[in-house]
Amino acid sequence: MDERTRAILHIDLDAFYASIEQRDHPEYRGKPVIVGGSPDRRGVVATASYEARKFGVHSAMPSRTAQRLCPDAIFLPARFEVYRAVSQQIMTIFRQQTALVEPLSLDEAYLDVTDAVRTLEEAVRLAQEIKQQIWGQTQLTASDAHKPDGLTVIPQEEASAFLEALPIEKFFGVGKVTTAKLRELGIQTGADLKHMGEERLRDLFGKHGGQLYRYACGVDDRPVEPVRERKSVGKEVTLERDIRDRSEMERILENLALQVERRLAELGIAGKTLRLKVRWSTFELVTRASSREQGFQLAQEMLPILRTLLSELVDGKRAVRLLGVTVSSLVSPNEMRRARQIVMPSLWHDEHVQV
Ligand code: DCP
Ligand code: MG
Repeated sequence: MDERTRAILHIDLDAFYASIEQRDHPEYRGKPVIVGGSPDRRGVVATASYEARKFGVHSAMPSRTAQRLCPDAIFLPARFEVYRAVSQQIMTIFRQQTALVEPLSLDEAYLDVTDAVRTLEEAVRLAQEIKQQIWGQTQLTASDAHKPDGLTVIPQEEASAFLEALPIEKFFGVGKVTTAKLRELGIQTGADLKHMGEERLRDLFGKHGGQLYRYACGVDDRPVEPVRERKSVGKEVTLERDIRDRSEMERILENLALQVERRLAELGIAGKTLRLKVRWSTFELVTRASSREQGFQLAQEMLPILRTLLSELVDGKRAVRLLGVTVSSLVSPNEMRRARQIVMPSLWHDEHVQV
């Protein structure tokens, strides 16, 4: 490889939560397994095994819909502690190969292996070796473009063809909103993006449009960045239209709090500070925070506080364009459990005892 060529592996485990459940419960192997919320409690699908995906079941779908599509599916609650432990195992395998590991989620990472290989063939051998180690240590399979258990090699000279055929939603930073907008314009693939041209994409999406054009052309100089320490977990949403109605805001906050809860559960952490973020229709930004020793982990713990914080800000006159919920001053579950043991009894038995 010439000096400026980088070799980057992208590794993503197949049907992560569901594969772990099938690994740990042999009786579920070969069967449609859905991990997530229960269908009769308005839950959503976290992921589905490939057997269940054949029926059209996918992540983020209401569990009730999933059950209708696949009545024989086995529904299981998530066991985040197990998934986190497996995640640590695979990240350790990656870090043995290179220090340049950038995790994107529990089951997915970029590895810059440029310094570990001399040729493309060696990069492929290294990728196979890593897959074998994952299999050996966890009995799970990994891949990305050809799921499940694939290994896709994109040499530089084939990058153009690969990107031209790639569906737009697979490009980095293209979420639901951008996908919908592009589809409306008849844009489906990288080739369509290229034809559209940089100027047009910039007009439509600003800076992000220019970036998208460069990605479609195979120009992407972003380094693989080993993770920085996480300081907070938050979710926010810019509303489709500005709102004044407080109960509507509360419904949105509930949804955000549930997403924060999910992320905290995945990471196995809690935080002592809860922050509400509001951007008025004038673009002015205000935040209000509240802290407590026993921490915040569940949406139901966050909601009463969020409602109070909201009532301090909202007066029914000014309209809101963005709402956000963030948990910070992160603490480990152990630390939090200790704090809870001390504080909880005081909550239940005597409101006045404070630690
Ligand atoms: N996840 C979730 N909710 C989502 C998406 C994902 O809870 N909306 C969880 C469950 C997944 C895990 O994150 O198992 C990893 O996400 P992936 O997108 O990598 O999905 P899978 O690994 O399940 O499937 P794939 O084989 O497509 O990678
Ligand atoms: Mg995956």
